[in-house]
Amino acid sequence: MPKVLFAPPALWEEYRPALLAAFDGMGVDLVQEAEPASVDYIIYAPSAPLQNFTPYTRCKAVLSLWAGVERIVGNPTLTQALCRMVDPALTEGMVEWVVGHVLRHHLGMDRHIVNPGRVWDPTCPPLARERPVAMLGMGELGRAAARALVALNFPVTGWSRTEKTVGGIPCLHGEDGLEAALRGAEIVVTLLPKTAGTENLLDARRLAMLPKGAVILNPGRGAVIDDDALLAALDAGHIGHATLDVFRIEPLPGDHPYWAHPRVTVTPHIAADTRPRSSAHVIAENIRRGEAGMPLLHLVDRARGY
Ligand code: NDP
Ligand code: OXD
Repeated sequence: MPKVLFAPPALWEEYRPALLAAFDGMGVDLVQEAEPASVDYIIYAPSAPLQNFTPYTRCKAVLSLWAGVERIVGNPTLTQALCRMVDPALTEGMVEWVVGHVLRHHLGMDRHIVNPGRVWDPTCPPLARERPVAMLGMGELGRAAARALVALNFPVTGWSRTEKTVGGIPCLHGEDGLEAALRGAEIVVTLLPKTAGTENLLDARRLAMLPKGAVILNPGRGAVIDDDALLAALDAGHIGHATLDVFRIEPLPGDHPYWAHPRVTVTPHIAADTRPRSSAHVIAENIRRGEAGMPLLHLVDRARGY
């Protein structure tokens, strides 16, 4: 009977029933505490106090409840396989967040929602087909968000580390590809992991490539944006608005200039939550595969960092 250690205590009450339901009939022993050498799998989240994986000598895999793994991937004690969260409900949430915030800016909704002067301004927005979007990161979440925007007629250009084909969506890569994606975009969405290769990717030079008034949405990771450069570009009027869900320090400190900036919207890392019911099935499937000697799903590549 595989022993599964649930490592983040704060999430136990929320996840326990969903995991027990998903493990039904699998003969899994789900525990909150165990002798490390007896544990077969660890369910992990960044809030887990567990930092030293060395004593977990029998553990076949650490199963992350989070999609982003930057807080565990570089842990030198982690020699076990690491799987990240890829879950349809998480993806659905991200698609909704991205589409909602893209439409807010595309339609200029703020002008009508907050209109204390009762200004009758009948200016119509362009059609979505006239509003190019760049999707930086074409992984599980970027691809799904890009497809949803394409379904609304937004011309989306994807950009990622490697060359790829995503039906009907032009996909670029490399530095030239990034420049082309940025130069053509009125709205940029970043769905990139935090790695050495993405840190400060949107710096002053690259922000300057965007057309004046471009909007940035960042539900990926805060470190992808050079905050000082973004604030300067907002102050200069070059960037029209930034809607940010993720930050270098979370919760975003109360005195951070983003809170007070009139053209920044802060959302508190809620773009896409991992939902217990659906994610429990993802975890169960990986344990089932591990026990059957099959390859695990959603393995993290340590060298790439995601
Ligand atoms: P994936 O690993 O599936 O996709 C990552 C994408 O980023 C891939 O397209 C990858 O390129 C690209 N990428 C990585 N490094 C680079 C680089 N140096 N240059 C260009 N492209 C790069 O991740 P997901 O789509 O599942 O998630 C993306 C991120 O979203 C997560 O890492 C996490 O940080 C964040 N997230 C945020 C949430 C929130 O609530 N705000 C919720 C969940 C996730 P390639 O395809 O070539 O490998
Ligand atoms: C994640 C997140 O990575 O919620 O899953 O940010």
